[in-house]
Amino acid sequence: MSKTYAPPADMAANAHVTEADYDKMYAASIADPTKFWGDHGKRIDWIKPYTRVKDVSYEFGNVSIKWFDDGTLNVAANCIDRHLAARGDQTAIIWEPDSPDDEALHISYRDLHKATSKMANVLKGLGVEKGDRVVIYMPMIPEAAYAMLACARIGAIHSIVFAGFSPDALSARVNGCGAKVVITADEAPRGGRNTPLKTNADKALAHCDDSVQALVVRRTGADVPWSDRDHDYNALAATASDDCPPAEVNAEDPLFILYTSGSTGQPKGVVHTTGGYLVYAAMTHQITFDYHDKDVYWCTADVGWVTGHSYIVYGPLANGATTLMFEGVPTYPDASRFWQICEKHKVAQFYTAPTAIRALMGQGDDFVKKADLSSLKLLGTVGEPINPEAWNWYNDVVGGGRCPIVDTWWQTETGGHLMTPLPGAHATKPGAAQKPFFGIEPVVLDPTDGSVVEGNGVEGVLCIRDSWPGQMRTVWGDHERFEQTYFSDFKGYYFTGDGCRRDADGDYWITGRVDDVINVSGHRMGTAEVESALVAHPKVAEAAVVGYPHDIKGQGIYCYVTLMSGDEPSEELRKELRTWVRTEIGPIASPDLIQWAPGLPKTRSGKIMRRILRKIAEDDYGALGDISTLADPSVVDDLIANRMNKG
Ligand code: 6R9
Repeated sequence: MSKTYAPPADMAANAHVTEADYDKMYAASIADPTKFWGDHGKRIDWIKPYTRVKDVSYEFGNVSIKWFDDGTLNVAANCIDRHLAARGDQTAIIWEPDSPDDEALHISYRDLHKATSKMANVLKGLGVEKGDRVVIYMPMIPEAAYAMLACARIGAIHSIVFAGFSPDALSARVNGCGAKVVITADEAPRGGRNTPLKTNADKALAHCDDSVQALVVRRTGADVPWSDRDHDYNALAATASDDCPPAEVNAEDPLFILYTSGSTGQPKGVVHTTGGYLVYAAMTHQITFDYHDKDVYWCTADVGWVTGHSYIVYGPLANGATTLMFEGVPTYPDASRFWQICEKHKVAQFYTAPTAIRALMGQGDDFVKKADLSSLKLLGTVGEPINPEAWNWYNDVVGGGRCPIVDTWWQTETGGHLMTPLPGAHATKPGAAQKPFFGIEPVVLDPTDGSVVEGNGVEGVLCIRDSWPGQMRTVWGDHERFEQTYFSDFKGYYFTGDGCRRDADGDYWITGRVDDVINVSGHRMGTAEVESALVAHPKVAEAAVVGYPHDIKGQGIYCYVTLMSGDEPSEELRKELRTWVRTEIGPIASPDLIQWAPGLPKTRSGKIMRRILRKIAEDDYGALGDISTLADPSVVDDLIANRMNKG
């Protein structure tokens, strides 16, 4: 039995969802989803109320997911306008800049309304219409949130590309979704250094149609190259009207596309629609974090990831919350920055990733202890499994043993939390995502035959039995890929790609990906993407990439590289390949270890046996299993002898 931590008494008594509520609400949500979501859909404002709630088929070949599909609404009106009467002067967004010496901004709901309307009018002026795509490639500045909400206001579809991605990754996404406009900034300050965002965007746009326009926000005021396709946001905003009526949008019209990695091929454009997504983001934000009026809530993610979409912008603002947006990094100017910000803005709910917790834990307790963290009520984690040591440090040192930890398991595809303990309802267990959210029915399947594994104390692959409003609807431009990826392996279920264990109490523990996706510092990476970047180098004949355990990042990127005959391994080439991958994808894909592999273990049909490569990278080659089906078993000995992470 693992140790559990009961909810604090005041939270157990006053939470939006108490222990008794949870059981009742959960049972109701599963018994009659149409009734349950029909009621909860009303937590947002509709222009034309829905009469239909759920229309879903998980049948392979015929997958179709619709929620509230005869209703109309506007997301920006829900996140801004409807709060103006009661909380126009309340801070909607606290913006904390990269440098603590610069001033933080407090943007009220009224300010947000003006700024978003202006940006919406500027976009209209560039010819952006309902249904058009707009790529956002921005630092963590308020204009990034304005841009998202401005698109939503006019019914355009945004696709945010993380500012750490390379020009190549950016152009692939701009072309992939056929964007009309790319919104970017001159530079992105982070950790005291300025990334030349505009220059990167220029490089990307060189590979896009001439008709694609760039809208450039001035962040640092640096001199940047300028061309015919560029528009100066600040100049246009100065004269744009701050009145822009919100467009009437159907519940099933796309709100955004977000590219994410899968086990095969290039990243796919996950499509989220308007009504169901907003209902789900708002409800999970309120209940998982037990958000109450006047709380200052902070999610440290970047808006380039789904966590930033649902839990910096859409969920909190739909709830009329005060949400904090931080431009910088946890270790600048030093490792106390997060905690200084919590103290400065009296943060009540703090939501971050295990990789950040591990990195800060490594810097020692003093950085935490010198801040007054008495405003904190709740802590959250997301992105990867959290190891008990990091959980305990977070709980004891950061939370002072007073703050429940919600370990939220979910995915870009799911729009919002699918499993998490609820802070006023459940005694938490370090490392467990624990309980399904309302409407979510987890199913554990046997990976070998797809049969349902019943009972407790079991393990298998994790599927979800039915739909929920926040679920992705399709892959942009490729519905077949959507069905193949999520509905073909285990018919009739949504396949998550994760493994899980259901313990003796019926609580869930996520054990990690069961496919060729690795999780580096909470960022999803398809091994196939890194491989294709490597083999694009003229000296690389073949490459295989796997994850291996990494103290800070959770998983590191381990590359086995076979060179073209005639090319010799060298330290220089190693460096060159690292830079190469960073340029092709971005710094987050930078290989940690590169092993020269004269040969890769392949079956006689030429399939690379990744299981073996994974074991070698994990330093677990006692457990290689059956290698008799290899075309040339001797390559394995060579790989073991030359393993990179000995120790
Ligand atoms: C929100 C987000 C999704 C993958 C997911 C899983 C891993 C996320 C987790 C977790 C264990 C948690 N993951 N949260 N694993 N415990 N609390 O991270 O989306 O970037 O799409 O990644 O991340 O493997 O399948 P995304």
